[in-house]
Amino acid sequence: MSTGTTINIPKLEISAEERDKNKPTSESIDAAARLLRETGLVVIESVLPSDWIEEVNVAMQAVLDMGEKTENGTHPMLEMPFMDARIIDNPYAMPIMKAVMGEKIFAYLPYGCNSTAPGSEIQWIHRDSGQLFPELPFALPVSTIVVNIPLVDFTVENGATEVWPGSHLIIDDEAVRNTPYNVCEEERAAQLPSFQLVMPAGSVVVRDMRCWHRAMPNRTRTRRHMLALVYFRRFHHAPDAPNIFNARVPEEIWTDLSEDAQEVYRFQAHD
Ligand SMILES: O=C(O)CCC(=O)C(=O)O
Repeated sequence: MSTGTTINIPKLEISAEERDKNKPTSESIDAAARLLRETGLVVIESVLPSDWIEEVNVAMQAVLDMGEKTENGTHPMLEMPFMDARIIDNPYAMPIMKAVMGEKIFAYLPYGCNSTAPGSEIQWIHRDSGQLFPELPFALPVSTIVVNIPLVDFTVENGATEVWPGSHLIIDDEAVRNTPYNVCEEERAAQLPSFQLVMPAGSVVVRDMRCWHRAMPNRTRTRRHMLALVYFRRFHHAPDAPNIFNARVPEEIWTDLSEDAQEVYRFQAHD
């Protein structure tokens, strides 16, 4: 019987056939899109093979150990295993994101990794993206999404990310809007439901970047890595059209423009 308090992790349950084929049905995509719109995130558990995820975890550790050093000029995260289609073209995340942000989504490479070391502290509560029109008293549909892939099992002990479901729809006061990362006060967040994203390695999380979240303390002896790929809705299509923005403005004219004007015409070619 229900206790009347449910703070569930929003999960998309998929069939054995979908798992085998690595292809969600259109019903699953709709269900995931709905969870994402309503709660701000959706988790699809254990969709990537655990032995392969372990290899990616080892490779990730090697990259982090390397620090700023790169071998022969190529960024190591632009190589395998990081460029594997199961990560950068994930068959679950992609159709869900296209369902909510349209077919023309775009992203950049290399993507990132959220890593916490043993003994790490609790992070501040924040959003990675603010509202699209922060001055309006309501939230618009999602326009930036992060896809997270945990490379180890996420547990309470190793500091699974804490998330506030529904917080993507909260409108910040002006003072908060102007802080980097829209940091949220502890007292305010404490009055709202949250959960830690406890999930197996190789799960896929599709999260609206406006959701309040934070990394929790890692009390184990092992680093906790999570891949983070950011995707954007494409709003304006003009730069795709031939002949727009390509006419070159002579450099002497360009340099005479005010900084404000250069900002407005920043996509225009000039030489
Ligand atoms: O590492 C984590 O658990 C979350 C970190 C994160 O998402 C962030 O810093 O924006």
